[in-house]
Amino acid sequence: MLEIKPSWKDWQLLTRKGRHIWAYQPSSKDIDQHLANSSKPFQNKIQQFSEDFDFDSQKNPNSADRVFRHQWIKEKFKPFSGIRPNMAETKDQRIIDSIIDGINFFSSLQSQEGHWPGDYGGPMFLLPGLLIASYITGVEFPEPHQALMKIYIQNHQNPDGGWGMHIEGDSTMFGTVMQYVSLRLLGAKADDPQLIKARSWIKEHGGAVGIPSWGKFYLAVMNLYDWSGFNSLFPEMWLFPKWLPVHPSRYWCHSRMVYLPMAYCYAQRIKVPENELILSLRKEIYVEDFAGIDWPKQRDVVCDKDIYTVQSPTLKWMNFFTNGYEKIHLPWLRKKALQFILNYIRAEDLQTEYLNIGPVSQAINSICVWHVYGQQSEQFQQHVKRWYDYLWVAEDGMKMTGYNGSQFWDVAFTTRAILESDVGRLFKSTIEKAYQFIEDSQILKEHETHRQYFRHPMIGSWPFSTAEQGWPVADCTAEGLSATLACHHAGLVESKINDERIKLAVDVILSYQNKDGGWATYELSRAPKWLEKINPSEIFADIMIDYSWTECSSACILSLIEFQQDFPDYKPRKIESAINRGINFVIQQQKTDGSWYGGWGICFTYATWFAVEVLNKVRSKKIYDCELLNRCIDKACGFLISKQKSDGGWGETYQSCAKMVYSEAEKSQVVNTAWALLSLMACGYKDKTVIDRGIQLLLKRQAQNGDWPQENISGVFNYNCMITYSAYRNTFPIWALNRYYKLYLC
Ligand code: LAN
Repeated sequence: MLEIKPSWKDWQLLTRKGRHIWAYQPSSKDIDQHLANSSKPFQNKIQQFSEDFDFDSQKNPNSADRVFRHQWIKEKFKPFSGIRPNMAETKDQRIIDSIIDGINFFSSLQSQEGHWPGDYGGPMFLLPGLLIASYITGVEFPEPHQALMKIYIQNHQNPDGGWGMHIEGDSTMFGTVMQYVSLRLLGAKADDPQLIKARSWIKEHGGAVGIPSWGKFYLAVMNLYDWSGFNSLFPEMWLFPKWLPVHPSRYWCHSRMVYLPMAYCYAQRIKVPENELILSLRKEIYVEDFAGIDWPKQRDVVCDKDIYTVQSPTLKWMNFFTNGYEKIHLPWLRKKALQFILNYIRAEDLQTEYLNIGPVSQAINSICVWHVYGQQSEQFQQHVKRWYDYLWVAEDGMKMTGYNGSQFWDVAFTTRAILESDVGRLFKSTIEKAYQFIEDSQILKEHETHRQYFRHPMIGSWPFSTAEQGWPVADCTAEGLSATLACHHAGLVESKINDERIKLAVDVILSYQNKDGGWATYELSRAPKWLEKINPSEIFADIMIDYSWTECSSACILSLIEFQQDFPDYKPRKIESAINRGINFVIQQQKTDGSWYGGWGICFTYATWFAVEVLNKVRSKKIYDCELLNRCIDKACGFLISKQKSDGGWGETYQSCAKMVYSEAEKSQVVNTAWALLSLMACGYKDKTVIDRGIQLLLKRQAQNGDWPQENISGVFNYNCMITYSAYRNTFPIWALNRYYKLYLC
């Protein structure tokens, strides 16, 4: 067992209703009180943090969430004391013990309010955005936070001196320049050996002029790049008629909510005043003399290590016009557009209690709010408090997370995993708490301004993280519904989520179905696919509209089928038609090799699991062309079998997502193995030895306390950026083993 070093003990996770705040030597366990005190200077100076952390990104760049886990285990872990079912055969006993130990261990990481706190890091470009917001607004992070942030960035430098887009990625200009600037903001000196190495990487690859547009934005705010080298964000676009496909209200909500404050900063040409650090940085990150750079010529320059989406001719034309308009723009129209943007940001702040939809929006909105209302304003101070919701401490340091957490998502999956078989009934209090969290998280009210600011109706839905963040997600609603029904079936809880609330969830799910039969993420697809041609991001694909996905669709259909079993009289025809159209969509997405591409998990094993699960469910209901379903399922099994590794497991790398072809990991991964096993078992794959070999791998990898190791990263967004799901290493092996028990042992 790893020793907990003293300084780790100084950090404590405070939680309330799923909210996470890492506090350094907190004087109070109450989040509000702690945040109110945290602006006061710290008495305790930080000493030699780096020596206290045991992390080597060369061995594994994924932290295993040891700080959090060690503290909670130490406090809460108790060996299982209930009565274990006794199996006749010893090898079966091993399985049941593994499930019990797995759930028992994970239960000790559950919060009082019912969720599983965890690390949701991975992307490397988030913390720099927040540090830039903190620098320009003059609100510094406390010293202990800064020390840990520095350690985090230092820990993730690649051997070639650069940093990637995410913790597993190869070095890119975006990753490297952003970390470089961040380290300097955190006090690192230019002659620091790590920075010298980073500088060589930057200069060898053409210097910071080649940073992609999101990086150009952040550098421009830092006064390290000239705004004239940035393609216009054309704020007046917000005043276009709403029926136009290019109206931003039709974009995917994340793009919409990032380009919104970016457009304000661009229009105001917000920048940090020049100072010694800025002047020095200008020399450090460019090959050429800063003053001599022809900025407009750099607008489309992007380092070849970064490019994922090549600029289309349509985008080039659009930039030509919008850059031209920028020179002659009408001041009164600009004013009107900016007022609209500010009203929108204000509405988003109120709708999300200042959390905002995600980490990028949080940082850039903070800059806008500071610019408009000032540093001392209530509005800005509320933002600052929410910065801490996005920070997480693990053994690799302090990072900014990809969301304010994955709270609800993990609760829904874990609840279903535990309740997969009767073994789960041994964990009544875990389920009770999880159910409470599910109940507390359902969204039952609409915002007053929801229509005005293009929000999809959300009464009855569930979010991905917490109720206060409150952005509804289609498949989170589906997972919430499935988990609720599972709890009700198990009869372990008093059903507080009544029939009416269940039906509200169903209505939301129905309202989310796209014309193509599939389901997208937060909203309907609101514009045609050609809009992708004006994706200006270079580093992400498919970000312009909300597309239908295999995973989201499968989860929604599955929950509708489960609902129908209990409520056959509620909108039967509507639901049946939704299921049919949905299944058509899922079938169309199948690749010729039998797999499905995963947009939100890594990767083919992830989406194949979702698809097989639902196809099999429809097959058993006999409500769809059975022949066709058999063929699809057989092909999917064929695909999975062909990818089983010699040790019985499965393993994919993130390259599957970026390259869109199956990329086999050197080592089997417990998470991929569990997904493959869940799929094969869902459709009752006939050769049980295949399944047994996978199960053996899960048993072998399990630690004595019931945990599984943190292996490769498991999540992804927009094809090219990876994200950590720290609960998956527990949830999915538990689920697979539990299904094995249900099918073969009881
Ligand atoms: C998420 C996390 C959850 C995820 C699922 C529910 C798993 C998925 O099935 C639907 C899409 C969704 C909701 C999703 C969308 C993109 C998010 C919000 C993220 C991957 C978490 C972080 C990411 C967000 C875009 C990161 C911020 C970066 C930008 C490029 C704006």
